[in-house]
Amino acid sequence: MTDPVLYSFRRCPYAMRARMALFASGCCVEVREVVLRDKPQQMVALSPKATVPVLQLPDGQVLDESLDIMHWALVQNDPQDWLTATSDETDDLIAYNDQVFKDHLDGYKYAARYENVDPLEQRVKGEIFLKRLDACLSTHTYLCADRPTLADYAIFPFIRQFAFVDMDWFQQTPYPLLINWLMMLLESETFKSVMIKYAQWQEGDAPVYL
Ligand SMILES: N[C@@H](CCC(=O)N[C@@H](CS)C(=O)NCC(=O)O)C(=O)O
Repeated sequence: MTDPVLYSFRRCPYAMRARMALFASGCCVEVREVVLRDKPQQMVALSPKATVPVLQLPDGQVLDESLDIMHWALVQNDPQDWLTATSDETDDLIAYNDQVFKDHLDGYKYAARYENVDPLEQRVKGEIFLKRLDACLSTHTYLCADRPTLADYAIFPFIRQFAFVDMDWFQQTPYPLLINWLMMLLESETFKSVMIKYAQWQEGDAPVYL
C-alpha cells in the first residue's frame, strides 16, 4: 500500500469534512465509497466502531475520527492556511457543533426515528447555534477570519443538512450572514470537488483518487 485509503460515504457530513481537508492538502488519497448498510469488512476490521470516515495510512496507522483526519491532512500540507486561524474559539465552535448541535440536527431531520422528539423544538434548539455563527460572521467574512479555515469546513456540512430540511424556513431566518456563508461554501471548489458520485467500492476495483 503506497497511498492512504479513505473509507467514505458521500452524504455523511463527517466524511465530507475529512474529504475537504484531504482535498485541500493535495494528498494523494484513494477513496472507497461505503454503503452504510453494507460496510466493507476491510473497513470494519480496521475500525470496529464502523463509522465513516476511516483513513488507513501506509504505515498501518488508522484514523477513524473526522477531525483527526482533517488535522492529519493539514499537518501534511496546508496550502490554503486553514490551520493558522485556529484558536480556542475554533475549538469551541467545533465542539459545540459535534456535541450539541448535531443532536438537534438529528432530532429535527430524523424526528420520526426517535420517540417523543418534537422536530420544531429541536429546530429552536439548533437555532441557538445558527445565531452564534451569524454573530461570528459579523466580524469577518468566515467564522474565524476573512477566508475559510478549519472551523468553516468542519461545521458547514452540518449547517447544510440543517438548512436543507426546510430551505424555505432557513432562507427566512434573521441570519443573512449565515445564509450567505453557507451559499459561498456550497459554491466553493473545495466542496464541489469532493461531492463527485462514486459507485460502492468492491474489493478488486481499480483505485479511485480524491
Ligand atoms: N465522531 C465520528 C462520527 C462519524 C459518524 O457518526 N458517521 C456516521 C455517518 S454520518 C456513521 O458512520 N454512522 C454509522 C452507521 O450509520 O452505521 C467522526 O467524527 O468521524
